[in-house]
Amino acid sequence: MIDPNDKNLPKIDTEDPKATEHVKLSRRLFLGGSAALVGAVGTMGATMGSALLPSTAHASSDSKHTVGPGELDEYYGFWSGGHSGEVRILGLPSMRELMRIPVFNVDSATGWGITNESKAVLGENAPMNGDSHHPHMSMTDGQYDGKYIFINDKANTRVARIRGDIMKTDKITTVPNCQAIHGLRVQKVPHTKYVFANAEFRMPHPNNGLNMDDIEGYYTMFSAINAETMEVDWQVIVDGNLDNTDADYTGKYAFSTCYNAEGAVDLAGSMRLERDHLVVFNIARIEAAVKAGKFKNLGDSKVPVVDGRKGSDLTRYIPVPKNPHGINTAPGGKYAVANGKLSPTVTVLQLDKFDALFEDKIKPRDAVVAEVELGLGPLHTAFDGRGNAFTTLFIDSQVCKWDVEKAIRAYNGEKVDYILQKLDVHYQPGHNHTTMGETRDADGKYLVSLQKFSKDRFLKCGPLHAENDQLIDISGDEMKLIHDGPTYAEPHDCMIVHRSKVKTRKLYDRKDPTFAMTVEMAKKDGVTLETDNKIIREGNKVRVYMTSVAPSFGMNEFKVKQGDEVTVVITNLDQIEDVTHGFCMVNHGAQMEISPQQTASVTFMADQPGVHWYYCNWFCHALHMEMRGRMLVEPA
Ligand code: K7E
Ligand code: RUQ
Ligand code: CUA
Ligand code: CA
Repeated sequence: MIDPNDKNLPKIDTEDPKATEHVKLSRRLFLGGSAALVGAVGTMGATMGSALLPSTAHASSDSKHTVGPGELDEYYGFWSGGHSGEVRILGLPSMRELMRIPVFNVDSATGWGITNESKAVLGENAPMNGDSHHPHMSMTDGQYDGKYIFINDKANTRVARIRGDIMKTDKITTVPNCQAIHGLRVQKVPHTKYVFANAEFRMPHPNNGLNMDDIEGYYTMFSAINAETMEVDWQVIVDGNLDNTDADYTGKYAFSTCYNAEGAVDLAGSMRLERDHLVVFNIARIEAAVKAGKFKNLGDSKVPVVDGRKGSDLTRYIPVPKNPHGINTAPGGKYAVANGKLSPTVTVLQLDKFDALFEDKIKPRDAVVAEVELGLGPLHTAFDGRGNAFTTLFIDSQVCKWDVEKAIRAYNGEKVDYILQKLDVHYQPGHNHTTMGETRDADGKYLVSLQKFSKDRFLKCGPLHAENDQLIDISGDEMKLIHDGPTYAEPHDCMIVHRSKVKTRKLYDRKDPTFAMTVEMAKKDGVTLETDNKIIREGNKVRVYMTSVAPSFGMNEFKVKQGDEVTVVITNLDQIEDVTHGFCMVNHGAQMEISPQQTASVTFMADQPGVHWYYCNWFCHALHMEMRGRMLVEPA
């Protein structure tokens, strides 16, 4: 039997220099051992139909990407969990799933959505579903700072913040005055003061049930959420709708794609125009307008709302073809790329032209320096930091690698081939992401392509299929597919961070704000959480305070009365990394995680007289099964 309290047990520590050296060594040994693969260059037309054929493309098995047992990955990947509502952490290049972070969902293992502390974050009567698309880490001077990860909830118009030190959600904000937060990015420079959030769907204002048909009067808005307070600092009304967003590397501008410049409410209507637009937000001008009181409030919301529709000096509208989707700023900060979706082109914008654009010295289209034809269904573009771009082609089921500067030269009439390679992916890619690619530190090692369909790539598990997240080596001249990774609904996007940027705690700090409310409650009850095992009764509300040390709870038994509302508060006194306990009250819908030095609480009704067992449900000790106790509910 393994006793986790045994101090001689080996510990895995990301800060362990030996582990780092081990990983480095194994990489070095295998470098140069791989023959260049001939890429499938220029093969177009892998349509949805032909993608149904048995798959022939196999990953190149190149051991330099192997992360052996006990070895640590070089990168953290933060994956959106789509309409599962969660965020997942993967290790790269192994693509091993390391952790799940419940955000907009209920999670039985950790008690997210069940414990009082998580309910306080979710808010009263919070919906229990979510649709998370875009995880992005906070930055300082265009580099990841490890502090927070933000994610949108399209389903319930929310934005959540995850703390980088404990990897738990600590704030959730419902964005007022709009519906369906989709695109989300952070301000990169000078630091993440704002989280930018696009509301996708246009709606009537006021939305009081009296107007459905006057769609001219519909509008939507762009929101700036303060990264520290998580309050919405301001909103900007726009023309058209809002899809994805990104920010520049000066801190002056953010910009969002719009696929529905038509303002239509049906499919055909939103495809009518050959060009929709990119709307550019001038952050300083918006802040000044808010400061000068040039805003209104909508409904009961206190958020300042400014008008950025056409003609406003707060925004500019740059026409781009057609129903654009992704917008991606290149790591150098010189260019951003809008991905055409219904047009086979991507539009390259030169960001240093935006000053002149806002001073009306140039026309909106003058900020466009290339419109590059890549293939069918361009959705998102990633960068390697060496001047190359990688665009997903949804309809072609390919990733297209192209040279940005050459593309601009070609657009200016030079005879130069800007497409470097097309690699088949399986099948129908949406987002893609390179290692550190949305920061100044883009290192061009790996590209992850997130496919919406896996079809024949994995064993079948019924009508619902996994998606397929593929890992591609981009360190050489040719892209090489090295791994297929099945994922559950539905990673729209991910973000890849070098492990040096992430510093997590081994134990909770007893002053951690995530359970400060529970500490406060104990203080009022005269309970010292770290030592006391006590019951406090206040009318029919009973608070059961207990400690836990592997393998026992501080209380073997306690008594309450039928009809009591019972709150069990547990403080895990273990100081050893990885010794997490659980608490589950059988037949009461109550369970939770209590990690070392954490306090957690859960409330339930004691409505069934009798003896009810509780037990620890995170395996903690050789005597984990024995870590249990009894609650007696005396009949009323
Ligand atoms: Cu970023 Cu799927 Cu929400 Cu593109 S979205 S694919
Ligand atoms: S017991 S260590 Cu839950 Cu069957 Cu397994
Ligand atoms: Cu404590 Cu299992
Ligand atoms: Ca359109």
